[in-house]
Amino acid sequence: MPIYDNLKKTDPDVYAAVAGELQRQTDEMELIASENYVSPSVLEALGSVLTNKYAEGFPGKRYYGGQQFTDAAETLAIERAKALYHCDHANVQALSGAPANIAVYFALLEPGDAVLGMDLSHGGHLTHGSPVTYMSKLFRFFRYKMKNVETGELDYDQMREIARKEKPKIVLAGFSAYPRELDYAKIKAIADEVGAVAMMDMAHIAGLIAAGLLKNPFDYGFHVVTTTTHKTLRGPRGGMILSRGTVSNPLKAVEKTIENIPTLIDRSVFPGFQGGPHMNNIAALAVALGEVMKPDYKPYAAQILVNAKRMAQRLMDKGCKLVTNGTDNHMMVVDCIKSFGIDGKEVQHILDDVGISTSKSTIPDDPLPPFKPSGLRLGTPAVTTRGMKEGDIDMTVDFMLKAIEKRADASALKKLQTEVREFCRRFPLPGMKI
Ligand code: DSN
Repeated sequence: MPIYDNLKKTDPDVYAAVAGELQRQTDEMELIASENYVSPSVLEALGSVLTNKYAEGFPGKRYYGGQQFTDAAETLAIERAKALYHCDHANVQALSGAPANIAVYFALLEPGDAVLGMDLSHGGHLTHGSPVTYMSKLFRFFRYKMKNVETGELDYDQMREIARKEKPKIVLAGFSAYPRELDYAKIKAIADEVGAVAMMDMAHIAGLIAAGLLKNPFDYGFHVVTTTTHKTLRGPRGGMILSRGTVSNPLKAVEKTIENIPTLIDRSVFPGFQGGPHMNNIAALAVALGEVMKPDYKPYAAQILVNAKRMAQRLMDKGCKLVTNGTDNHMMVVDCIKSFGIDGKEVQHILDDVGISTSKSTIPDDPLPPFKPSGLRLGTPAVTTRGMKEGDIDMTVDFMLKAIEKRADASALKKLQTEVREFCRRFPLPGMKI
């Protein structure tokens, strides 16, 4: 385990939180679909002296001096991102996924413009127009849904109809709780028909796309792709905005046209929206992208998919109802009301009690509210990083179902928690010995 000697001496309270979290991650099972464990090299770059440096601007065009190494780190991240996703431009400064999406909205839209994105209860994301966000007060968001919740097929006719009526400036694909592949060609055709920018938020599946296992929206002519960097991609927390075309001069304002998208995006991130980039995160992102380029990443990503399919199948074999009846990616959503007769919040709490972390989730057109929804989202990126394979996934499902079955029996849950801990300790976190 890392020692954290200095922290232990100078601030035992914070040390206790950090060491406690390390112990929790070691002893517990992580099935939150958006989480993962970074490598020791990513952690070293994150904890490096690059955190001391201000670097407003972009490589070669900074406002402060002393930038030879920040430029090197950011250029590595940019070039690796471009190579992995086959695009021309990468902004790697967005602080995370929400800031990345907001920066794109401000880059391309005027207040009152329309955006067409996926309905939240059908798997869309808060930043795609939820009424609780500030963005929804500035821009008009419209929503498309699945046509068939048993297969996950999106309602492309509905999408086209709304697009023709509302004339969105952005047609937005992407999700945080949708287990199927998208038809990018259809979405791009709808965007083209109304002259909209085709944008994809690939945060959840960025690693699976980089590995070539899921389709790349750029291959279908998408203009802009945003992502977080810490989910399947297995990097530090952060965001990227990828696009086609080149930046003319990030320090000079340009017209809002499709050709100017890369310049508009850079200017929107800085100075429009953020100040100094977090250079330690950017260096850690460069490391993570370098890891994705190495030969062992694709087998890892492939195993995420194998494990997710196995988990979905075992849950269904045991009588559980999944939204879309399975998965094509790393995640699945269990309909807890239909499967267990209790809501997703309750199931999440029961699983917490035995050391299994999950996240409650809405199901399509959920009659229950988001804080106490009908579903539970599960994902396999983190357990796959720890080396779990199909047999281990079966054990994991059995732990979950047993916990739910024995939820009224405190001593059975205690015993199960010990079993989960012993099981998890067989799979150390990257670079950590137990
Ligand atoms: N919070 C992330 C997720 O869990 O999907 C998305 O922002």
